Amino acid sequence: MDKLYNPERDVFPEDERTGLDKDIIRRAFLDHLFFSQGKFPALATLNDYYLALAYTVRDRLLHRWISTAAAYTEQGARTVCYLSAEFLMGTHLGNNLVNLGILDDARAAVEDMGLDFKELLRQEEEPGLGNGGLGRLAACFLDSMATLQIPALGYGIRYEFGIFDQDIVDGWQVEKTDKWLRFGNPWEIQRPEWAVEIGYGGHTERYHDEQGHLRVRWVPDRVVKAVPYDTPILGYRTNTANTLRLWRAESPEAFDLGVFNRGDYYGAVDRKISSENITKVLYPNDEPLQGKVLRLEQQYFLVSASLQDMFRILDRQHISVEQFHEKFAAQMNDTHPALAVCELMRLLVDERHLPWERAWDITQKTFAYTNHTLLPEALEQWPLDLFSRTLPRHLEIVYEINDRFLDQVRVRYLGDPARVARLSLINETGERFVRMAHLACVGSHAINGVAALHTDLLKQTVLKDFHDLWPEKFSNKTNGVTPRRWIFFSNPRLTALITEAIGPAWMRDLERLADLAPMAEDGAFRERWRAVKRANKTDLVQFIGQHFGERLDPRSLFDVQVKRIHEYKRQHLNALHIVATYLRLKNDPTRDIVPRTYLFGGKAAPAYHKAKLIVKLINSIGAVINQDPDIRGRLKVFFLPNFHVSNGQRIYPAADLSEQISTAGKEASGTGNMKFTLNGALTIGTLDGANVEIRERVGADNFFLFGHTEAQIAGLRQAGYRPLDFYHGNEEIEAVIDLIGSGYFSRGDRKLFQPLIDDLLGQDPYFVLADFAQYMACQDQVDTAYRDAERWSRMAILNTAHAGFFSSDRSIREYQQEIWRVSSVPITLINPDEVKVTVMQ
Ligand code: 26V
Repeated sequence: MDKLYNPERDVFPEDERTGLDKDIIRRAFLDHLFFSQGKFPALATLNDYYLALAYTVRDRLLHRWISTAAAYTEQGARTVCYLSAEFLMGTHLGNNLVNLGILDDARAAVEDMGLDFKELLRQEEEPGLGNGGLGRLAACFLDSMATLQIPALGYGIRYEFGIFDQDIVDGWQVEKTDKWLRFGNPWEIQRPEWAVEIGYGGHTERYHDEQGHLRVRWVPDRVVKAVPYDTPILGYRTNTANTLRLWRAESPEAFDLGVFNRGDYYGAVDRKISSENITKVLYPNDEPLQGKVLRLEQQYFLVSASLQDMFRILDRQHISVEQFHEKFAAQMNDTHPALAVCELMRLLVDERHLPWERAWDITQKTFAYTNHTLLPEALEQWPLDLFSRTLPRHLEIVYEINDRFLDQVRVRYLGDPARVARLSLINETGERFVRMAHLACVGSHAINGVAALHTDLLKQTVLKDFHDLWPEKFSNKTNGVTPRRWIFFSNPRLTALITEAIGPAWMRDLERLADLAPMAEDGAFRERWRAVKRANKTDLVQFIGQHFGERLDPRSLFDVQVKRIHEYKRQHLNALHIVATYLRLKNDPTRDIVPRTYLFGGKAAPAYHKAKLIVKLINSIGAVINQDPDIRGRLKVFFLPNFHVSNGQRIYPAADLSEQISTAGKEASGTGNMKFTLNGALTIGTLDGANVEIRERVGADNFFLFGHTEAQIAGLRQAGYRPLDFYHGNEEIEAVIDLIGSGYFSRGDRKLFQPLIDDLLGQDPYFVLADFAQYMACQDQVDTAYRDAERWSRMAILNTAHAGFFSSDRSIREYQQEIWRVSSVPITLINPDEVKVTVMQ
């Protein structure tokens, strides 16, 4: 067959193997069903068809992937290594079809054969290898790096069990294990030939090498094998396919050999299982870790495997270790991979025999660190004894780094021992700990926060001493989200409407959404805008009806709070508003209110009892209100179980109101807030995280602002905040809290919610009562605005129009230019017919 090369898209559309033409896709699909899965249609399940389509798409990805790998290798391209303990990818099939530009053709090919395309997509298990925002950000960043044609590798952990599945039983959260690999994973390729060994424990020895130099050797007492599994990450309408490389722990072969010598077969099997435990399960990242040794082992596993892999790439491309930092820019996603700083030092000094100073220079030039939280209790520290037992050589390296660092500090701040103690990598205020954020700061040339306010507060609070020392290292990189998944794929109706109105340019440059702003004044356009939202709401209502048997009214205002359950995010403030509104209706049953559906979704860390009690509270309020005949369907509360990426894709497009109500100064950025805004929901929110920037861009008139500012909160705290004053000062809040305390929502059980009430009336650490009155008043303004459909649509259109800034493409461009200094590399597709076969030595 003649190859019709299409330079416009740089593809071979008619290529019989990986072409994008509909008929070719159909043939490839059947070929896979027959020859990859060995299934005949009469025996094929929906999952078989899903797999056939997945393999068909994967072939097209692999064509781009080998073309990309060839170009990077040939050019020795500078590469970003994004080190992250979490990648919350969501399902791959639909996203890959969007990025290949064949969503419609693939749908048509499948439907021509009489199959239900949506149902095939639903077969895919979501890899839940992350907790929430931090892991999802890493996934959006991979999409943007590939789209911007930036050579990049994502390095992470292939957890066998991702984030737990959440069931709601009698209103309580119940956790179930997430067996995402149950039916196999067509998107990954195992690369056993690139496995590396990871050491743990043991001791260190000093020796003299042939040249008489004093050297250190680490003799671990345990070795685990790390095996990489690669997933191609395709850019939007580009030929760039980067790699997500996830490591899985296995026992090394040496274990199996030892069995014969020692005759200890069952002991060997035990040890094998124990090695494999390292990548067994994802831990919550929002729960204090009480010295969990397995978590430290996981972190080291990720870091050591990834750095060894980077050395393998360096060696293969014949680049000197002295150029490590020229070849690689490594970004640490929070402190989970901060051990990379001492591991790179160990590899350079102990294994590659570089002098300390040279190695330190390379290390600092290689790493950059992103901080994702201001909560002081969230800053990771490892108890010294646990650290030294697990990583004895690394502790020596931490000490050496610290000694040299503190020498500098002492010279700089003569006679300020308090500052020296504050900056130290070792916390010696009580039990001794290694401070991971300090290790990350010292080992990096760049440190960033994830929203403007967050970065400012970082500089003033948790990292103040580092900012005093090295102000030039600090910068802000406001988060973003990928429009491919969060608009094009999840909201096709809105995508079509926008494209019809302003043309397709916005799809490659999201700031062009601004062209939509004048349309806010066009009545006919507003009507179509509302029709899109209505249709999206109806889809969600259908989905919830089908899966949970709950009937929601698409005409009501959809008021949505979906995110991890946490006291600082204040889902309970939202709950108080529900109860207050309920009381207003009970006291005045004919009162004219805007019918609302309160939608919640989110998981609580399994050991976070208060968060789990908040879940129970919401469900209990719902159970009463949803049944109350006085309410007559005007209020409805629904907690969607098991919130994850896929049902997020259904929720954001259907939301009217986005709840972003964290205590000011607590939410580093938020990214759900951006997904809502881009999908035309209005925000009710505090001046926290990226809300501040969202409001600046969409305009104060188009944003429902309430609550104390961070400075005001600090003021309240200083003055000795007394929540009881707010309780007694506001009849409505008193009635609300008393009703909850009376057992009204807990079948007369007055004790059930008492811990929450005690908290609110005692310390109220998240200033719920202080913000309650303003929140109520602001919700009234929401009602007023919603009653005026034209006004609401105008506001919604302007929200979308001015949210282009929150594309992760913009975030990544900033990282690229200001931190990584890496060039984009356009990729030309290899023509498989022109490849010469060679064997790698
Ligand atoms: C950690 C901990 C640990 C102990 C106690 C409570 C607690 C609470 C929160 C955390 C945060 C862990 C890091 C994290 O997930 N940060 C999130 O990162 C997102 C992406 O930058 C950002 O949008 C969220 O605002 C931020 O919470």
